Formats: sequence, C-alpha cells, structure tokens
Amino acid sequence: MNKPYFLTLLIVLLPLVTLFAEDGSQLWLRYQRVAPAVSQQRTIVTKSTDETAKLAVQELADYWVGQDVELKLDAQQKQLKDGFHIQGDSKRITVIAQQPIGLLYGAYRLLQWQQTGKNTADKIELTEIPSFDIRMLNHWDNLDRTVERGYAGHSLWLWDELPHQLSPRYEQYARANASVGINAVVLNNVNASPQILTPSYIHKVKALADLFRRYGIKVYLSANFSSPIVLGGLPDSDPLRPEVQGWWAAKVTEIYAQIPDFGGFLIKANSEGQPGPQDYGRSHAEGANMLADAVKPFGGMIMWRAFVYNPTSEDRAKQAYTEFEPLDGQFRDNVIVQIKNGAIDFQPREPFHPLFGAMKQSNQMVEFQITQEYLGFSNHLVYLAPLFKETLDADTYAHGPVSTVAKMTDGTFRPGFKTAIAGVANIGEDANWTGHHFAQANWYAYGRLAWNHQLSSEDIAEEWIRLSFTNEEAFVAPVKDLMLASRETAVNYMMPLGLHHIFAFDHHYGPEPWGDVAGGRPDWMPWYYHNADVNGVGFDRTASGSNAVAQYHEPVQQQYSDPKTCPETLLLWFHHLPWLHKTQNGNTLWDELCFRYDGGVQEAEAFENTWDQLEKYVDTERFAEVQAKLKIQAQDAVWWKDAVLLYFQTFSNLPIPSSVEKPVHQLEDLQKIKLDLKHHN
Ligand code: GCW
Repeated sequence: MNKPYFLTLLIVLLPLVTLFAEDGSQLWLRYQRVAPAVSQQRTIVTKSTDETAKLAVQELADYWVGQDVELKLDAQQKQLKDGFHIQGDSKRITVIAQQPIGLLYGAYRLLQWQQTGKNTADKIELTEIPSFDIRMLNHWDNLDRTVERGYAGHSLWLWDELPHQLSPRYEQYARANASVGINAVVLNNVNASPQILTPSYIHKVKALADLFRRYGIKVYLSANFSSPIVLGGLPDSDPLRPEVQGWWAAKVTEIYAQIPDFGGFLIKANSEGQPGPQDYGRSHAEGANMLADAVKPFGGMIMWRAFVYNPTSEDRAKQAYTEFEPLDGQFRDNVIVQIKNGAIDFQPREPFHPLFGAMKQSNQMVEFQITQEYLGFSNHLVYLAPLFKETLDADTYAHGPVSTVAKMTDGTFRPGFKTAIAGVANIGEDANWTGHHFAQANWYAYGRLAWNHQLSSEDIAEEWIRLSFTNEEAFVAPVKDLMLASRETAVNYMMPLGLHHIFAFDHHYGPEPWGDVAGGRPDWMPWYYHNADVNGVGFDRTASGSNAVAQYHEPVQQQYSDPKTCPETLLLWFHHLPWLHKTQNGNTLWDELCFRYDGGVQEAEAFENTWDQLEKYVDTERFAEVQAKLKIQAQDAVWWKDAVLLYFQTFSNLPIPSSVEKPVHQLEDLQKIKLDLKHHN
C-alpha cells in the first residue's frame, strides 16, 4: 500500500471508528434517538414548567418510540414521595408524580422498559415508591484526584478546572445516577481534607450542585472534624466549646448561601487516625449532634460513620457495637448512623453487622462498598447484588422475626424519620467509568436496590444485561448465570467457609495469609483473623472466645454459636475448628477447604469458556476487554488457591485430596510476590 492512499484511508475511516468505538462509556443508557417521522406521530407533554419535568419531557421526546405520554404533577399524592404512578394503554401513558423528580424517574422507567423489550402497548398500571429517602453514593475521591480504593482511573472531579469549566462527564454521571434513582452524592473522601470547606472549594462544589440539581441529586461533603483548628485557627475542635459550635454554624451558613439544597456532612471520626470528638473526651453522639444542630436550620443531615476500631485486646469485630450501642437514643433526628454491612470491613463475606439489631432508637443506614477493594479490584468480574441482598435480607430479630436489616433501616420500625443507604462508588475517569465493563452492573444494582430493596439479584442482572448488551436470549441467559454465580465463586477462590482478611497488606490485592509486618497493628494482620495452627483454623467468636456472638439477638446468637447450626458459609468467622472437624457433607474441614478453593478456580475458568462462546453477540472492544480480564481473574484464582492451601498445609500437615488440581506454584515463590500497588490515603 503506498503512503498517500493509506493516509487517505485513515482519514476517511478514523471518524467512523471513533463514532462506533464501543468503549462502554454509554453505560446502560443506550437509547437510539427517534426518527422525526416517529416523533411527529406522538406527543410528550407536561404542564409543569419545572426544569426537571422539562428534562423528563426531553428524554422521552428524544428516545421514546411508543404512544403519547403525559407527565402530570399532582401535589395531593403525598404517599408517592419522589416515586411515580404510571398508567396507560396502547394510545396514551400518564406518569403521575408528586414531585418533578418523580416524573423524571417515571420517564427513565419507560425508557428502561422499551430497551429491555417490554411490551408497553398493553394496559399498564403500576406504582413505585422508593425504599429509602436518601440513595447515596460516597466517593472516596481526594482533592489531588487520586481515589482511595478506586480502580477506574483518577477522580471524575477536575477541581483545577472548576467552577469555570464543566466537563461533559458531570452531566452524563448525573443522568446515569438519576436513571436508577440515586439522589445524593458525597463528593470527597471520608478521610477528608479540611480544604474542601475553604471558600474556593465551596464555589467549585456549588458548580457541581447547580449541574446535578435538575437530575434530583443533592451534594454532600465529607468534613474533617479538625476543620475549626485547621481553617479557623481555633485551639481545638471540642464539640462542646461554643467557639467551635460558632465556627461550624458560620461555615454551614456560608455553604447554604451558595448551595441552598446542600445535603449535609458525612463524617469519619476517631477511626483509623482521623480526628473526632473523643480527642476531647466527648462521645460520638456529642460530636454528631453538634454538627446536626449546625445544619438543622437548613434541613441538612449528618451521616456519622460507625466504622471505628482500635488496636486493643477486644476483638475488632466487636468494637463498633461496644462503642455505639450505649449511645442508642442519644442522636439528633437529623443524624443517621452509617454502618458498614459487616462488622469488620467489606470482606467477600461477612455476617451482617450486629449494630443493625441494636440501634432501635436511632436512625441507621447501611454502607456498602461498590468499589471492589477486597474483591479483585476492577480485574475480577464479581456481581455484587447477591452480597447486598444477603445483608439487606438478614434477620436481626430486633423486633422479633422479620426484622431484617432492610426493615431496620427503611423506616418500617421508625416511621416519620429520614431513611438512607450508601454505597462507596466504583467510578473514575476511565472511558467505561468503572474499569471493568461488568463493574457497571454493580453501580446499577446498587442504585436499583436503593430504589427497591425487594428486587431480586436475578431481575436486576437481567435488566442490566439487556440494557448494556442485547436482548438476545442466547446471550442474556448464560451471562446472567455467570453474574449470579460470580460472587460465590470469588468467595470460594479467595476466602471460603467464613475466612476473612487474609489479603496482602495495605493494597488488599491477592493472598497473603502469612502476612506479618514487623511492628504493624495486629488487627491489620492476616494471622489475627485466621489463627491457623497445628490444631486448626478460624476465629473463635463464641462464648469460649471473643463472644462476639453475644452481640446478636436470639435465635441468631444460638445459631452462630454452635458449629452444627452455624451457616457453613460463616463457619470460620465464628469458630476455631480442628483440621479434621467434620463439615456438613461429611468431609474433613481440610478437605472441604481444598474442594472449595478448587471449585472456585474451576468456576473462574468456566467463566472464560462461557464468554468465549458469546463473541458473536458482543462488539469487538468489549468482548476483548472482558476476555482479557476474565483471564486475569482465572489466573488470580489459582494464585489464591495455591497460596492459601500451601500455607495452611504447613499447619494441617495433611495431603491435598487427589481429585483436586495440584498446586502449580511453590509457596516460597508466592511469598516473594510484592505488588507495587499504591494505596492512596
Ligand atoms: O476499608 C477500609 C479501607 C480504607 C477506608 C476505610 C474506611 C476510606 O481500607 O481505605 O478509608 O476502610 O471505610 O474508612
């Protein structure tokens, strides 16, 4: 090929390639613009002049190919909250909402139906009222644009350019959130820089808040408890000192003058080195209430995290409960105690946090981690809806049977109080937003469950696949199976049977059950959690051990206490058992561990085969990118299996069963692996 010809070809083809490049940036919003011929045949109308209502009309005018739609505001329909009612037949659909944002949510529901192949020409009648009032994303984004535990590139927020330049991605982000009902975002890391509260940053935050408002999204900030010292020059940040209270009141007034619908603050206090009220001998309630009083006149909220633990002799799993349970009933109405789903830290599997059953007189909310800090970063395909559901559906028995975590947080037992749920975002500036194309499903699933916690993992997966890829059954069915299996698969190749926190130190990618850092905190060391020795493995949290089981109501306490009734998935979370302990299927514990790890590896390898057979249904870019990541996942699964089994074998001194694939690595080689992955604090 001679050069000029080649160049011309390139010039002609490049725009086409860019146009059709399938980089995943469209997420689950792959609507086709309707042809003018279609749009002339139907009308999309609203009488409302509200910006959000107009946006709803615009979205439907651009993408809805069906019958006429009327979007109607009805202030009488208080029970709808920010939800909607849709009724219609083949000629006309009416979306009724009490608030303009309900109309936008209704519009996105119609578009979702259209995209997933639902027949909207039949008579339709349905009402959706969200499970939680505040459906929140927590960004752990630092002001230097690194993202703590983020695996999708740098932060979306271009602080240097704000407030003057607005990246087009801000609006795409807001639209994606609104399409699943997310209505609150915390922009910055809970390990918060005080700088976020300086006037110049407040202006930047205002620019984002102004942009998100049309999409029904309120902005919140993480605040550093020492801000009065750092920014205000006060000698301390004691929440009972009048000058400190005055400083916060003035700061809050300054924020609301710029952002009248500012949501409030998220606070990590006296946790992992962050400052807090205990620095002055005050309680978490005293700290939270001081801030709650400051935002109260403006309708603001305080999300106060319960993720607290210190290197003491008390089992880490017990510490948040020990700290917070005595404070139940002491928090102001506009404080919500934000509790991680499990008592330790976003492990592949944890029992539900016992605090959910203990804080009956306080507002409480679940914090999930959407970003995969402990689940293979954005390299592993792990669909998290089953993990989220496992917590939400867990029964605390706080008010007798069926006091699930969902009901303990959705207002069932505390009618009239604000309810909320949070997920730590997995979003960054990568073209596909989340690093792994399938990690988009976790953002989507979190939003859908925040909207309706009764949806099934299966239905959400199916929606997402249809929206993001295709309605072809031959693709939808196997991919759905793969997604639904993926969380259990990851548990099996990483930490089956209730094992936890045996990750590599600091960055948390890959296995390091032998990990020990001289002088390091014991509660950051794998041995603290697995307790492997010649006698057995596991953490005794029964009455003969740390007695963490006592933090659960009956009958859960009883059930967890006895290895015969303890769910096998949590066995080594609650029990230290001999290697030859008989598991439910009659295998010894050692053999069962070997089978689980091996099963996890085989499943991860099977994911590769499943995907390989689906090539013809997927665009080349996404096909190849997912294929490459599945390969890493399968290799990592082998790494996990070999590392943990070979290491534990040094204690069990038992053979790996012959039906299990032999380790391909040497323990000494695995112990030498040191990944250079930075953990940004
Ligand atoms: O999971 C741990 C993470 C920290 C994080 C902390 C928290 C933001 O390893 O990176 O800090 O939890 O939730 O506060």
